[in-house]
Amino acid sequence: MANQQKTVALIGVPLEEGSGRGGCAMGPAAYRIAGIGPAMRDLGYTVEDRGDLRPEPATDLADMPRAKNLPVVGAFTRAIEAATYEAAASGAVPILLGGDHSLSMGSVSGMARYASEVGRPLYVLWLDAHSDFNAPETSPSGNIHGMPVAFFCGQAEFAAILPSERPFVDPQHVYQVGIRSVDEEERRLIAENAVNVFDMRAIDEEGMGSIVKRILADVRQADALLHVSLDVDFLDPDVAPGVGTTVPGGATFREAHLIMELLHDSGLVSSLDLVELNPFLDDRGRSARVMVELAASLFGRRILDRPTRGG
Ligand code: 6HN
Ligand code: MN
Ligand code: MN
Ligand code: MN
Repeated sequence: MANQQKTVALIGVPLEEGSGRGGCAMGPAAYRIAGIGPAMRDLGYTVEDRGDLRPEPATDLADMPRAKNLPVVGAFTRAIEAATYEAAASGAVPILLGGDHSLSMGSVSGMARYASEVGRPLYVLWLDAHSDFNAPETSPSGNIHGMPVAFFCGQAEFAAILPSERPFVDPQHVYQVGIRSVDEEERRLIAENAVNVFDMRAIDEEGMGSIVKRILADVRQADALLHVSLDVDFLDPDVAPGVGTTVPGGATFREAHLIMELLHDSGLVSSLDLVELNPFLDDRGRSARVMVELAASLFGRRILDRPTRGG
């Protein structure tokens, strides 16, 4: 990534209707205040800030009781899919500034379209406490942010948000790391679909570095594009409290940085989601700043170049 493509496209997604609570819509503003643009510019990238997407709710999508706010989330999905595809096709690396995790229905679908056009598979690295593989029928909450992986793998039945003949991601090309909260039915779905899940036990036993190197070897072997989706709750709540779905026992600051540095060294990353930041729940901007630091590491900032951290 960093070596071949020198432009990043920031795409703001003020979407919170997939999460069942307010706050994530303030995420894009918080990332800009925390300095995502200057951080990328300091690393030598041309930064195109494409502003925030603000689609009108889709009038052709009926409400579904088991998938809340579908007209809003569906309209965003379409706008995000198009914006992500166009950014990638223009030669930029899209960075989605979320926004709740339902935004990945659009970003990953847009990257899947781009990947199929250039004749390469798309692999997904899902850094999250949750598998987000519910279907409307299995979801305990009805919140669409728990369903995006099932959606872009073609496993969740939604009214026609995107064309059903679009390219899907093979669930066996999805690698989930940091997992520690999976719903009963969801457990069955990820097993049936053979999603690659590395839970916290795997990380504790094998080590983050070893796991990520194995994943990257698979991606390289397949000559694939790699989309990275980083949910704030991947991190331990002590590191990043600004999220509505905290789960104890998450990734440490060091583990998270190690992943980002390995991803940068690999040169394989084509696109990035930063999702689930809820500035309303944050502690004086701490989580927003950590997410920007992690993004900077993914784009090449080295540990010794890190700015001194204040409280
Ligand atoms: N996220 N599995 C729960 C649900 O409601 O489906 C939680 C989903 C959390 C989603 O954190 O992006
Ligand atoms: Mn998530
Ligand atoms: Mn999560
Ligand atoms: Mn395969």
